[in-house]
Amino acid sequence: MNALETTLSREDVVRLCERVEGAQKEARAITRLTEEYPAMNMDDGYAVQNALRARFLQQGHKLVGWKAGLTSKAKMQQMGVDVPSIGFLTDRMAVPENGVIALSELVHPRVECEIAFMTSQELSGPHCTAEQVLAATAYVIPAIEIIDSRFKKFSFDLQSVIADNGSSARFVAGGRPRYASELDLRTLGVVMEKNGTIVEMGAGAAVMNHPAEAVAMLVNILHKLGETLAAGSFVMSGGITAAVAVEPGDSVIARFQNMGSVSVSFSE
Ligand code: 0L1
Ligand code: MG
Repeated sequence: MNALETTLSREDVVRLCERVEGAQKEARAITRLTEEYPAMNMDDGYAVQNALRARFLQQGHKLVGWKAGLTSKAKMQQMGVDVPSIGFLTDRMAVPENGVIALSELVHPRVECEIAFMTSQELSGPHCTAEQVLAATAYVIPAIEIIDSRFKKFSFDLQSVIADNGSSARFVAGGRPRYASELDLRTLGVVMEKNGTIVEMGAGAAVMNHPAEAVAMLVNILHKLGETLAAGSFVMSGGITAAVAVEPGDSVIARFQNMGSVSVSFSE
């Protein structure tokens, strides 16, 4: 394992973890963490995220998988960053297909269409490849991620986003699970409709040229955190298009070529 190269003290990590936890649970916007800790680096962000994961697991949340974020050029440009990130997913973030999400529980909700992988074998870094990911994948399935940056006016940086668990908030899986070997995930088309109007479209290659590359990247970051990707993990490979803001009354459907569709709607 490569240990994280952090600058924050253990006490500061705990303080920031509590700040992020409060913002997430109370749907409250906070200032980006680098305002108070300008020297904070990405490893510090992961130290805070690790502390948040440990805290949630202690509270009884179950780890169900991971997400790769900021994996497409559209997302990177939209957020002004140039490096992907990862975050963890728990059972409390899962929403059933066609479910309704109360926006009073979120700060800046936006939706993304993603190809999710369900793994059947453990994967470990530091040199995990897309080929290994595909060999360890039971199936792929359409997903919508609802991200929620907890930072005031979206004023954030990569360190703060990583500490905020990559803006993870909710996710919905649906449509038809498919064997990855039966699809070309690079050319697979996705269309996002909001209230019946097409708002975004793209193809799988937008995610690091192949969504399995994003999962391999995630496994290699996990290695740095001293973790492996367990068999039976649900992994979201990253938004194929830019993220779309939602308001109460909106409904979103993501249509995936040869994989069916997944939908979700939003209330006050
Ligand atoms: O899922 C992601 O691409 C992570 C996005 C993190 C920044 C944001 O809140 O948009
Ligand atoms: Mg995402």
